[in-house]
Amino acid sequence: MGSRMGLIGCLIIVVAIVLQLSGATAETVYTVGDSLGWAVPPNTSYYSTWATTNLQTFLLGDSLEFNWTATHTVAEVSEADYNNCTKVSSVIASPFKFTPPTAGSYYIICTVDDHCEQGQKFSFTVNGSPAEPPTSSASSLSVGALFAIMATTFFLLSIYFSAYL
Ligand SMILES: [Cu+2]
Repeated sequence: MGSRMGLIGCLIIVVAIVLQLSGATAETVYTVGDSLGWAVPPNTSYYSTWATTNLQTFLLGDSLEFNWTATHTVAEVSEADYNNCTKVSSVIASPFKFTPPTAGSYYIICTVDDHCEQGQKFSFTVNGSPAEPPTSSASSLSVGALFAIMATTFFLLSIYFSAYL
């Protein structure tokens, strides 16, 4: 009876620790283009629409993953080079994971042939800093901490009572 309560207490602590860790490491990896991957899109607004739909809450620490099979490149360029589809030096090997180093606006293009002109390009904004976590993750952390304290108390009480039962 007592050892079973101790085991339950242990399990609760493990669950609480897992909850805390999952709250602390909330970086998101976005797969560019979803199932299409990084390719010449079916229409010129495909990637800009994808970015508008999927990258609204892109936070510092989040990443983009580019996957492609045919010949493509990934180049992070200036706004002017983005608008002009300038052929700058670029990453040529897939897959490529890009983690923006600072908050701000980013411009991504493919530099192969006329792919950029065909819409293989998008821009997005990296929001905030990791020092300012969103309210939801902050509250889940404090809930996790409270849960851990309760579980520890339960665990110690169960050890205390198991000595007398
Ligand atoms: Cu391309």
